[in-house]
Amino acid sequence: MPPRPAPARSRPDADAATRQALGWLHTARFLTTAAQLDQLPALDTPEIAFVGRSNAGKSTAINTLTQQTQLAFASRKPGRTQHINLFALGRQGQTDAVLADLPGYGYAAVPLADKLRWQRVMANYLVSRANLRAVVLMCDPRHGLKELDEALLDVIRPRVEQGLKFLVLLTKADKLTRAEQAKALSIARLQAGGGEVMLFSALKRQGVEPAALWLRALVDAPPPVPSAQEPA
Ligand SMILES: Nc1nc2c(ncn2[C@@H]2O[C@H](COP(=O)(O)OP(=O)(O)OP(=O)(O)O)[C@@H](O)[C@H]2O)c(=O)[nH]1
Ligand SMILES: [Mg+2]
Repeated sequence: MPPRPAPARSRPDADAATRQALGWLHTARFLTTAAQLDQLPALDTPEIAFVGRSNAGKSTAINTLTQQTQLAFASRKPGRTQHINLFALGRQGQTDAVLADLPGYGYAAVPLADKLRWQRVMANYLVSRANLRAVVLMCDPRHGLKELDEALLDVIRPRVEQGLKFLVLLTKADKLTRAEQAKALSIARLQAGGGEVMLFSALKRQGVEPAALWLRALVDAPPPVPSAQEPA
């Protein structure tokens, strides 16, 4: 059984912005699921993709951030998420952002042809999804950023230069000592080349508030202006 996310608490020291960000994330509801890119609806609301190796903790992080137990399917068995699942965020039935839970990559037991197919789909998604505003790369710091994670950062780099945001979440931080956490954070900061890096634990609810604020800030910020746009 995956660890149950701790219940949402309104802590007295959580400031108004944090409470607002957490309340907003809690509005998450299932929007749609797609086995391939051409099944994804074209949207104009900002989309935030959760990506990373299989078993890194993407689905669990989505459940924890949205304070819902079973919005995204989390499982001890790697390779559980096999579709792109979209979740809508926004109050009163409005959608002002979308979270995308993507299947993990790098799971050894998956046949090579399927692995390659998925890597292609994901690279296409990251390059071509027009409303993609941010990428949250989930990484288990006990393994660090691997070749496929680095390849993914290479794929998104041109879009990062045009305003795509990215956050590296070091998951399962509860499995590390404080000293190991500090070390993992500084290594990942070097590897992430300027992207934001945070420690995160679904089990201990560590890093939930800063991650929630980071996500909300994206949606509040004006959208990046494409560099190719002609001046008005
Ligand atoms: N200790 C601990 N375990 C965690 C944490 N987050 C996730 N896990 C466990 O890690 C395993 C994988 O979690 P998932 O959220 O399903 O991982 P995923 O990245 O969505 O995996 P795929 O969908 O297969 O790509 C599950 O057994 C979770 O319970 C955490 O913060 N701490
Ligand atoms: Mg998953």
